[in-house]
Amino acid sequence: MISFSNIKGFVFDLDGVITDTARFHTQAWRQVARKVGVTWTPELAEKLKGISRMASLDLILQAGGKQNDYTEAQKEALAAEKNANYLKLVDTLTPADILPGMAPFLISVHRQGYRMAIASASKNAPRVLHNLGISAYFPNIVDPSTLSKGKPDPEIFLKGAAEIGLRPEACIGVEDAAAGVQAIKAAGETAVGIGDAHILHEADMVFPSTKQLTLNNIMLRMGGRLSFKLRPRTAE
Ligand code: B16
Ligand code: MG
Repeated sequence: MISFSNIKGFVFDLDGVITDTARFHTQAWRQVARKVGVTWTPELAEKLKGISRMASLDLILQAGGKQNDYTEAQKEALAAEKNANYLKLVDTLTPADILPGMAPFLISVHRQGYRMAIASASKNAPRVLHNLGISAYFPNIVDPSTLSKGKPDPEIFLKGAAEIGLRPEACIGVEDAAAGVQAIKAAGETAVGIGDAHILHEADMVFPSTKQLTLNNIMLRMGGRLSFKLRPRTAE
């Protein structure tokens, strides 16, 4: 593993890392699944994490053996319906919906001068960040509509590093999805997984939740030493 002292920036996934919008995606997709007669399972929900909107719809239709039953126009309409459902839920988000420990982590990352970018498959990332009140931390957001391939392809994390002018080796990617962790590793970045260590077994380190996500804990897992003194997290 690369040494912690070589790390200059963080590339964050959004959904499931900064806030729990996965529950909203699930709720919104479930309505669509019900409409098209596909049985919803927790395994299906897990597979959709980090996957683009249209690819998610394809996976849902495939799960019910209905991949050939809809025209492109009908699929566009289903995806638009899901997005409208999803946005209603997203607009209920407030700063209180930032995942536990994540606000102090973002503050400390920013204060210590690390560069920060967002690598989310979501076209709604700017709206989510705005509702959470943390847009100011993220002038650098990869635009998913510019991607030719989604996660687990490394493209989004390579673009995230490029957005902040860093080589991938100097970046830590933070992800909650297996596809996202694979993308980080394929990009040559250090992967921090948030969630189940079995599902995220390809990550360089996994924390069960964002509560354990601190610069100190990452540094310890990388076997390094902090090159600065951590300021108290309660200072702001
Ligand atoms: P949208 P992430 C992903 O975000 C979600 O995990 C995934 O479930 C969703 O389908 C995708 O964004 C696209 O979102 O429909 O809003 O464009 O985890 O990469 O931040
Ligand atoms: Mg995610």
